[in-house]
Amino acid sequence: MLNLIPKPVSVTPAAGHFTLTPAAKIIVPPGAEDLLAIGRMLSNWIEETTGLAIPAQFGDAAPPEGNIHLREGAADAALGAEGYRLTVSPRGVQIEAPHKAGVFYGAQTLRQMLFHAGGTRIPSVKIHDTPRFRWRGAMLDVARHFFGVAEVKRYLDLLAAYKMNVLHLHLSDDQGWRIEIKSWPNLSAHGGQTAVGGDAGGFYTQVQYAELVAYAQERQITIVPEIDLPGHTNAALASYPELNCNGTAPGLYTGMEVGFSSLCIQKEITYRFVDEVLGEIAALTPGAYLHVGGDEAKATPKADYLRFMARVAEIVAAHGKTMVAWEEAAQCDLAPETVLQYWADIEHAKTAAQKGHPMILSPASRAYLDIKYDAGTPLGLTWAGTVDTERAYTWDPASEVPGLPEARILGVEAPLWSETLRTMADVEFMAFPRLIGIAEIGWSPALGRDWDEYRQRLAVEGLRLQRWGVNFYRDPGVNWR
Ligand code: TNX
Repeated sequence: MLNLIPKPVSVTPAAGHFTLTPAAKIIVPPGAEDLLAIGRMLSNWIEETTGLAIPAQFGDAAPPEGNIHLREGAADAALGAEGYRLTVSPRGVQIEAPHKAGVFYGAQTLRQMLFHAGGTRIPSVKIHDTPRFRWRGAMLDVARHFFGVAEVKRYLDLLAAYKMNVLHLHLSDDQGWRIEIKSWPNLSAHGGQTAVGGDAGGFYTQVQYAELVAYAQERQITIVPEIDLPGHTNAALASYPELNCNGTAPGLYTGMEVGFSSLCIQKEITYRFVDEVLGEIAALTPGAYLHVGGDEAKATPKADYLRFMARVAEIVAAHGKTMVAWEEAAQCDLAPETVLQYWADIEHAKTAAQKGHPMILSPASRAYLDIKYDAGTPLGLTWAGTVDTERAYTWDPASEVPGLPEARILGVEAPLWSETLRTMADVEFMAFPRLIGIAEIGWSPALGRDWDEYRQRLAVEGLRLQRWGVNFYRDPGVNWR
């Protein structure tokens, strides 16, 4: 009825309606700066949706009628770090949560309700809501093609609208190095110039990167930076001859092959490089996680790979961060708290589960946004088959990896690799609407999730994508309005 995605844990309709008037205010407790910032975002969303300019301001807890109240620390602690309670009655709207992230999500829910109500009148309701998983992520490959600050901000806004809380940025690969490293300046100056197909490269200065981190934080999103090691490193090898075993830098690479490059495992300078790069990135990262790749190291002998990853793990720990790596790293002897990300090889995933690692689930045949919807999709790849909107929605994290208990599933992530994607319009076409389904899998209870019901909500949600100008794929499995 309210057409909410992700679907809340509990929605209880009540009598009557609330009508927003031009006199309404968004009120937060005196001194609650963080809530005021959320209130200002909500104010912008309301103006976008209804045309009414409703100011956010500090004010009294005793509610005068007709206002929207945001409160932190008020609601049932069982709602957890991200849950909220939203109460709409004829007298006003209350969003309460134990923590500010919950207030933000409650505000997103109200924004979505107002949009689908098509005006200023919304039905009375009580919503209790809290996410199933702590990691509700998307990954953007800015290495194969580069996407600038404004484009990443747009992606962050879209993720936040669906209550996703992680953006994993794939910052380096064979085709490009995308973040300024002050102690190794050629990485971006030289290695950042290229992209797949000879397209323009680019990189984030540290100031720009910090701006993205802050923008994400305001939207309750953690940016998880990835420096892919020891393979996927041609851009770095091309920038510094001393990183190569033979001392000679290869040329820059603009093709689409994987698995041909490797850092030189025997050289000590390799570890100084890793330490200094990860040190600078750790300093830019308020979040707990550093992703070090570890995938498709086909040009690194296995024994070298194991030795290398063990040293990388020490370096990440020395910088005070928790290591994340792709599933291949399950072969290594790593601290049990190391997070492993499943993408294709179920044997590696089972090993990771046996070893007790927390896991992020990104099965390519369900969650990869760069895989074509069907054979006719003009963009994307087909190595994992095809994944239409239904297929991306109709799976459950708890039944993906034998031997992995739900308690050790950190959550889900939808990677978007950009070999074939040159513009933000391309990114949006592949991400939407599939990403919205992944967001619901990450947030909503498994019980009651059903494609036939979901696709009705998605059809209506398409109106909001349209309003935002998102270049989404009109999947024929959905009856778009
Ligand atoms: C596999 S997924 C890769 C990437 C490619 C992707 C294309 C993973 C860890 N590695 O290097 O871009 O397939 O779908």
